[in-house]
Amino acid sequence: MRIDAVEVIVTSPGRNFVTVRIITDSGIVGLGDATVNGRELAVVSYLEDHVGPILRGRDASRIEEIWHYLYRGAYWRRGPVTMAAISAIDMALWDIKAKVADMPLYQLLGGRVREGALAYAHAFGTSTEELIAAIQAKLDDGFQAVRIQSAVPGLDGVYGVPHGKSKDNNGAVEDYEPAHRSAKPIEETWNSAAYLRHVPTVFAAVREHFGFDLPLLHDAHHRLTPNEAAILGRSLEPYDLFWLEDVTPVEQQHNLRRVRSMTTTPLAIGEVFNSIHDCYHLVTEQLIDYLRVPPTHGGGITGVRKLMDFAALHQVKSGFHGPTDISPVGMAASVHLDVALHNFGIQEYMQHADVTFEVFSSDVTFANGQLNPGETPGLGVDIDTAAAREFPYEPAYLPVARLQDGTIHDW
Ligand code: CS2
Ligand code: MG
Repeated sequence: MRIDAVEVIVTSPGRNFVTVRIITDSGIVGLGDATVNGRELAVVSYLEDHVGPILRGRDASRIEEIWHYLYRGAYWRRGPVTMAAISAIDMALWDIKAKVADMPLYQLLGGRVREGALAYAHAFGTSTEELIAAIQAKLDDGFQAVRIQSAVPGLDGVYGVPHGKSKDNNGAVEDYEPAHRSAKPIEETWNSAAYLRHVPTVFAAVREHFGFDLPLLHDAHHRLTPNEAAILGRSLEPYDLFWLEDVTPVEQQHNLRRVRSMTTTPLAIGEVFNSIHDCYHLVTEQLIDYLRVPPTHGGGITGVRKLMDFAALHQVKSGFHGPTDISPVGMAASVHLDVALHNFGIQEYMQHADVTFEVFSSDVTFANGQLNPGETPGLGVDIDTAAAREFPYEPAYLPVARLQDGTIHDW
């Protein structure tokens, strides 16, 4: 079976997505997610100008070889753009192979090891009362684990909470999409000290209201120094978090040694990683409990399966990134891995806007707090290419954060 064409579809039903369609000479088509939030067009060019032309005519069944052909053959290795392109090609080739085998993809990964993948929702509020209502709304929707993010007194915009309002015009809780459609990034002001003072009071109020059986997660979003991260982790220990995410940027992986030595709060990191080399020491030294690298960024099914099998040696579990900038195609790839990996931890499930499913279809299901892949051969997803053309790309950028004195800070 030969690769006849590699199509790259950019569409924006609710937010920008980049999707790869590999068309084989047998007519079987595979899909892959290549979305990098805020840098989508860089991946489009990498795929259209440097990947598609060298894949045409190659044997679509040779997934492992093509992975190395694109990784080692590029000479310039790793990075979010390169690896998103490789991830999408890999995902599409696995989609094709499972269609040829007439099986849902998870069967080719060794079959189920669980009946469903525990999912966590996003809940946010500009006040603790609003946050508590938002958590209850997610529990009413069937979720059994919730990530909570709160506004911080004195700051007008904080990661995880929509600017200025958290309800849409119909009073429904607005989905938080951090990438704002604008020609330039919006800017937010940050103050770590105010944040460190406020977050423990939020968890105290939420635990007071919901008790301790509800798994609660929180995302610090790369903003703290290692010492501040240790302070936060320690201050949250009384509230028994499922995990505290991205406590500090980890270009220097050994920075986590200090955090790990000072707090027992479980740590999750990795949504911005794309290679084992981003987290080798985090895993081998057990500096984290959950690894977040999803198939969309970590080299597809091939890359993430290897990564998670390596992580299993060190008792590190998965917690794949699952915001709306992971497309329904990428989410399906994650969920097939979720049910087949022994060292699964939890799956982020932010839920795409309804309009997204005017373009994409997926047989992934959510029930009783768990996600499941369908039984359709392949990934169980499709894209309506005609509908995709109705939603043209619009520039959208993640915010830039500044400290109150104007210094650029990690967003
Ligand atoms: C966040 C993301 O879901 C998360 O854990 O870190 O919302 C992240 O901000 C976006 O995916 C960035 O594109
Ligand atoms: Mg995150």
